Amino acid sequence: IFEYAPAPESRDVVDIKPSYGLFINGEFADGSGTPFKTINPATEEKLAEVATASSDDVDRAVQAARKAFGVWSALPGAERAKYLFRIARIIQERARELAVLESLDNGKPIRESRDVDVPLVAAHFFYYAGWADKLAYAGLGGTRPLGVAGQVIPWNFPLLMLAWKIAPALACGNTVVLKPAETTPLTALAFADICRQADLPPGVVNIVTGAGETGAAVVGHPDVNKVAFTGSTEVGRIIARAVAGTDKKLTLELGGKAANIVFEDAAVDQAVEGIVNGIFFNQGHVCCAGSRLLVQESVHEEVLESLRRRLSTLRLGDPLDKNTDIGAINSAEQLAKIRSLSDLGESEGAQRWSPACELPDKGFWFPPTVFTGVAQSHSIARDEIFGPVLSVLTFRTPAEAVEKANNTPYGLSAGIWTEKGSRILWMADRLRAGVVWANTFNKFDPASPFGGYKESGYGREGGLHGLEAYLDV
Ligand code: TXE
Repeated sequence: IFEYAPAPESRDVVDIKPSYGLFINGEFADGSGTPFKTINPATEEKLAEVATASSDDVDRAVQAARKAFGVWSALPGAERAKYLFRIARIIQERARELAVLESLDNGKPIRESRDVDVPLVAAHFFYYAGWADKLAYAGLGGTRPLGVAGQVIPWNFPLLMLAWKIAPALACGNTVVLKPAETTPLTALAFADICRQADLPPGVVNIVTGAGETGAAVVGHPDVNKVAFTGSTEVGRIIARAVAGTDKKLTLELGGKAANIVFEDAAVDQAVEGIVNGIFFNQGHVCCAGSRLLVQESVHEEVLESLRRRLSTLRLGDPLDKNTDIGAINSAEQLAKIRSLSDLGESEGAQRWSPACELPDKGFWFPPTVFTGVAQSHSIARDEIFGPVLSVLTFRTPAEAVEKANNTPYGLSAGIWTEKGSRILWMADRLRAGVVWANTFNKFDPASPFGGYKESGYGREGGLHGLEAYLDV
């Protein structure tokens, strides 16, 4: 199921229309708000105009989902599975188009959208299709779906976040109104077309585009029974307040400031690959990015030297070039945020380093950046930068590594690099993070639950636990 089409670096495989509507009750429809444009962040060229859903449009979408819920939830699980399998297969068939579209709208390297995002999207639909008729075997017999799920997602993995939200919701018998991020709506609209191609009953999936107000209308709609959000901790708090005092169920997947912890006995070359993947994958636009490197003092110099050498080989540029390692920053706003937090790091006294690399004239770009001499009190050690910026700290003992790794309001992920199995278990037990990787980083699997502790949110997506979020026992 992880097969993909070869080398889709040509833009010709996508047919982007000048304008897009909302997807409500199985049809594309105009929105009543002012349309917005979505651009290619690597060139700043306009890709398309996209409709803005007003609260009336959101209401139509929720009513369509409510009506479809009766039909969809009454289907035997095996019937729902058929649709999900069909969707998964169409995603595979249209993999080239989806990968190119994702890279154009988001700025991520085609190698990532082709080899990671799109295969994982298909895998999620296959995985949850498999559960749709087996809920009883998962200890979930006697459960029922919640109703209409209102889902709001971010721009860093547009199609993958959609899959994480929609696949389990549908498998359990819920219907969906989903709002993609305003800078990356195109693959969600392509997914709407896939739902039509799969003959999914009208209203089971509805896609409403727009900015934060549209998201707020989805979250606040009285006929929405379940809210699922991935995005900033700030907006997560607003949503938690909006849902408080209602009977809606809520799951939140928010920010992170993960520690990637390298012990002196680690295989250095392998660890360096993991550090690079941990923070420079997807330009660091990853909630579980390994944005703090904690390295044992005795190997600090060796690891940094090797890291600098490796970073000097990374290729930054055209996201559609299959040799590109680092693509464009998703938006001017995000670039401004990365710049200002990096400048702050420098003014607070940390040393900044980037490999020699030329940035294209047009578009939004930021070079891979490493800060050394970082103290825990520095903002670059505390705030989520959400860009290709690594802060390096040191430690002497495992206990000190745990203390520093946990010294953050977030708790989404962590990485450990050591040859000692007993140390991995000792550390994993003490790290307050929803996922702990050992001798690898940023590995995802639909069967593995994902989610955070503390201010990284609550609830889990993926695996069996991902089903619980969409069922009442
Ligand atoms: O996120 P927002 P932004 C972090 C990251 C980044 C920062 C800001 O640090 O720099 O957040 O990014 C919708 N009610 N993450 O501004 O605003 C919005 O339209 C309902 C981490 O892009 O949280 C979009 O669809 N919805 C993160 C979605 O929320 C609202 C991924 C996320 O946007 C809303 C993204 C409202 N009041 C950013 N306001 C992660 N955990 O992966 C906005 N939205």
